[in-house]
Amino acid sequence: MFTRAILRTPGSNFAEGLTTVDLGMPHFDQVLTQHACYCDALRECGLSLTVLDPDLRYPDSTFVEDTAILTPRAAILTRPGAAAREGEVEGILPAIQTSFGSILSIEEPGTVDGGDICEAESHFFIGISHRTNPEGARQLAAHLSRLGYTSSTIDVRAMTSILHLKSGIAYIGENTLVVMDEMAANPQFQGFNLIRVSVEETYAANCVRVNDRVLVASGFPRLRDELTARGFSPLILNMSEFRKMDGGLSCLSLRF
Ligand code: CIR
Repeated sequence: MFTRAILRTPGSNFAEGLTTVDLGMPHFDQVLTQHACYCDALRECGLSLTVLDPDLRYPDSTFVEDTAILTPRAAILTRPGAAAREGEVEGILPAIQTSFGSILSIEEPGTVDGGDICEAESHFFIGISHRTNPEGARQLAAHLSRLGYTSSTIDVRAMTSILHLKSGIAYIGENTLVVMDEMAANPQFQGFNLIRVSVEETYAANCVRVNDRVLVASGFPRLRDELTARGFSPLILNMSEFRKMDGGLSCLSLRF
C-alpha cells in the first residue's frame, strides 16, 4: 500500500523541456488541468500528497519520478542522464528527507533516471537506456543488494519507441507485468503473468498500480478492457499534454 506521494506542479516554461516526439506544443492550461486531475486521482487512491511549487530552472521538473527511487528500506537519489535535468535532484531532496532516514545516491560517472527502474515486489528491473548508463545501473544494483533486494538489467537502447524502461513495462501487482509487444519475449519475464500491449497502444504500457486502482492513459481501450477483464480497476487519465514531452503516468509522482 502507498500512503504518500511527492509531485511538482508544472512550470509555465514546461514546453521548453526535452522531447523526442513530434506531437506539437503542449497547451499550458491543459497541462495544469491534467496535472490537477492526476493529483485528484492519487487522492482518490488514498494518498496524501506533497505538491512542490514549479521550478522554472528545470522545465522537466514536474517529472519527479526521474530524480529518486523510493523503496520501503531507503531512498536512492538518482543522477539524471540528461545534463539539463541534473539539478532537479537537489530540488527534490528536502521533500524526501522529511520521510526517509536512509538516503543513498548515484555518483558520477553513473547516471540513472527513475523512469528506468521497475520495482516488482523485491526485484528491480533496471533499464539501460540513453539516460541510465551501465555504471549507474551497477551502482544502483549494489545499493539495492545491500538493502536486500535483487535486480537485473534490461537494455532498451535499441528500442527507439521508448525513452525509459518503464515507458514499455509496468508491474501492477498480482505477479502481473504490463509489457509492450517488443519486450514481451524477454526471458526475464518468465514466471510473471504478462499483459501484452499492442504496438498501437505502446504509450499505455506506462500504467501505474496505486493501491486498489491502476492509472491508465485515456485513449487505449484494449489495455483498459484487458485490465478490467483480469480483475484490475483502471482509473483513466488524459495525458495528452505530458505525452508531447515524452512524459507518462509514472513520471509525474514519487509514490511511497
Ligand atoms: C525528459 O525527456 O526527461 C522529459 N521530457 C520526460 C521525462 C519522462 N520521465 C519518465 O518517463 N520517467
